[in-house]
Amino acid sequence: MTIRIVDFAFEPEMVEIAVGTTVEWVNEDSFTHTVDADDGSFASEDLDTGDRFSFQFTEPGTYICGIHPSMMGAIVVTG
Ligand SMILES: [Cu+2]
Repeated sequence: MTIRIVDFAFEPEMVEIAVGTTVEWVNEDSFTHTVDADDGSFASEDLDTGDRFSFQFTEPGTYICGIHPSMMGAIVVTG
């Protein structure tokens, strides 16, 4: 499962995955972003254009970009 970071948004903003799925974010924007869990369970380094970050989910979670907190995303875990 890949989530693109484009135009100051996570695309798609919400994804539904099976438990144990690894999600990868790739920054396709021209600006630096991060992927930071609201509950602190994961946090990326600064992601420049082309950089990637991945995390394996066993629990659902919501996250933001730590640089632009209006950027929000959600992971729904099923199974
Ligand atoms: Cu950002």
